[in-house]
Amino acid sequence: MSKRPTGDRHPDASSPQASVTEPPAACPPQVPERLFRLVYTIRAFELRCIKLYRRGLIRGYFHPYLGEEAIAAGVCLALDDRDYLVSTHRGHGHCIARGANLGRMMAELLGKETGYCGGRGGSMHIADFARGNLGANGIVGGGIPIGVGAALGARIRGEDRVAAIFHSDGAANNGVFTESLNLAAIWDLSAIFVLENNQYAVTTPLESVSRDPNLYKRGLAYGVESWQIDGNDALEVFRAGQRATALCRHGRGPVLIEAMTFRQMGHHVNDPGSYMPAEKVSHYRSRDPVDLAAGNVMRLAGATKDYLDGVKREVDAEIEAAVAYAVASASPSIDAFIEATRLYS
Ligand SMILES: Cc1ncc(C[n+]2csc(CCOP(=O)(O)OP(=O)(O)O)c2C)c(N)n1
Ligand SMILES: [Mg+2]
Repeated sequence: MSKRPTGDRHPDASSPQASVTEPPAACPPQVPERLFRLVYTIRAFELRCIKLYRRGLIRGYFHPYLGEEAIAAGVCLALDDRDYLVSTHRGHGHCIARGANLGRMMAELLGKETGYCGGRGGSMHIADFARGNLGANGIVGGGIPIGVGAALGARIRGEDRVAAIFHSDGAANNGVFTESLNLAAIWDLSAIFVLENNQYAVTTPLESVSRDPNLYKRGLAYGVESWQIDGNDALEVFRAGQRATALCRHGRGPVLIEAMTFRQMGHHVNDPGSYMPAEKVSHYRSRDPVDLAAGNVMRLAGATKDYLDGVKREVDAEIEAAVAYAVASASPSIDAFIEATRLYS
């Protein structure tokens, strides 16, 4: 089979190349249903967290994934249980889509002992090794070599495991991105580079730091199968994820997926994002991932609005249970803190 990479672009883009999305293949109704539930869970979880943040119950940095939920949902649904994932500083959606326990996530965000890191890590350090989630990362691009290492480890051990490496447009301008991509390419690793292109790095628009903002082309330059897709449509992301995992499992990895998206808030929860052009914000709001996922489940699974409202009620109840668990959990003890500081003295 030829290894020559293709360069599919999102159909909104001006390129004549075909979209990565296969022609409407048979799609079992469970797929859009599960995608809707995941996308809505990520959305509702973060909106609830933001309320807790405003009340002072969550402290420190919190980078919302609002508007980008479809990427995590689509990619993670295409993975198997045995696969790996590495996340970013904007990682709540990745953890949730990978099946993290909402109570333990919420407890971590509230700094409680029952959290994923015993309340010591917070938003940017949630990891869940039991589900192959090797962790969020406060260092932009820091997860990329960890993901490549996981894929290399799987190769050395003879295990059929794919590593989904979530990273950002800002990370793509960091040297570690190209070094890691090149290593993954020369070793044909089963790695899926999921480039979440939300078109900003903090307040810096991508166009001002990348002469060619079509970042998927960087993968082509390294001989890597690379596509640009609509990151707001969970179904399109899922299909790209399926195709990418299939290629990896046939020894044709790595794959780079550039998922086009946009933040619905500023860089972090206290950034009003007033520098983002209003027309772009409203364009992407009109392509809201939750609405698109709802549309898919109605169109492909014949779901009604009542059904969707029922799913939302179930998810909302799960999130309230997670909040109650986190609030009732104990904070780390002063003794544990003193013990930890002793390790470094
Ligand atoms: C190596 C490194 N440099 C700088 C920072 C500070 N910083 C935090 S987020 C960020 C930019 C993030 O933009 P992007 O990588 O596009 O991710 P996004 O926030 O858009 O998801 C920067 C520069 C950092 N955390 N790590
Ligand atoms: Mg960005």
